[in-house]
Amino acid sequence: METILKVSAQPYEFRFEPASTALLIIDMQRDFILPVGFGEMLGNDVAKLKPAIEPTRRVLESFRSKHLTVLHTREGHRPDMSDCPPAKRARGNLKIGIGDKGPMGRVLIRGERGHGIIERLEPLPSEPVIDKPGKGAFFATDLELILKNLGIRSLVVTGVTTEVCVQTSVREANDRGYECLVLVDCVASYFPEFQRAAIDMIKAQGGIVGWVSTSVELLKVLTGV
Ligand code: TIU
Repeated sequence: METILKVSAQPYEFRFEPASTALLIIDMQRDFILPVGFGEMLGNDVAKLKPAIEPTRRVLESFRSKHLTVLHTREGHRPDMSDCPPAKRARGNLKIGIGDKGPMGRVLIRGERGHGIIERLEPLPSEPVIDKPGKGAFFATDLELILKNLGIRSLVVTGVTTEVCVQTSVREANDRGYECLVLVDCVASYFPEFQRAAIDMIKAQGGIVGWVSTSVELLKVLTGV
């Protein structure tokens, strides 16, 4: 029998069936979260992303304990950089930028330390990791195929940064017919005002892009599963 769970959310209650829902953790990579990575090279204070780690860990543990689907994404490029648009590489006029050698290896390059997901949220071998060359998780990836094969219709979305890769991915998912619940305490931005604005944009106009709630509200309903 189908189990439908109801989470208190904005703009209104989010309903989902656990079996057809995936946790999508966006880009919790050292390059964005730790000092001396790409995020800091862009001039950002990476400490602003830290508060999202522990709430995300709690949601991840809950999904794992209930054998629900967990997917991770990583932004980055092939070592030969054939999938990195020259315009993306040039952006920001950085002294050390994408593909260059930094303290955590080549910046945003697959297989390098900085490109990896932080230990606290390290994927299990059974959890698909989607490598994406862009900000959106659907652009030039096999995410849609994987979701279709798993019978996923709803996404619980967490990760960084809220107004860049999270928002782009949620918009892409919404256009493809997925219902997305973004957990406010599990997403983070280098800019508090962008965090607020991105969250407001998602839930405005009757949930034009998706729903917004917190890890606490979601865990309340998942506990009963
Ligand atoms: N710079 C910034 O806010 N974000 C990114 O470049 N990528 C992601 O959000 N993952």
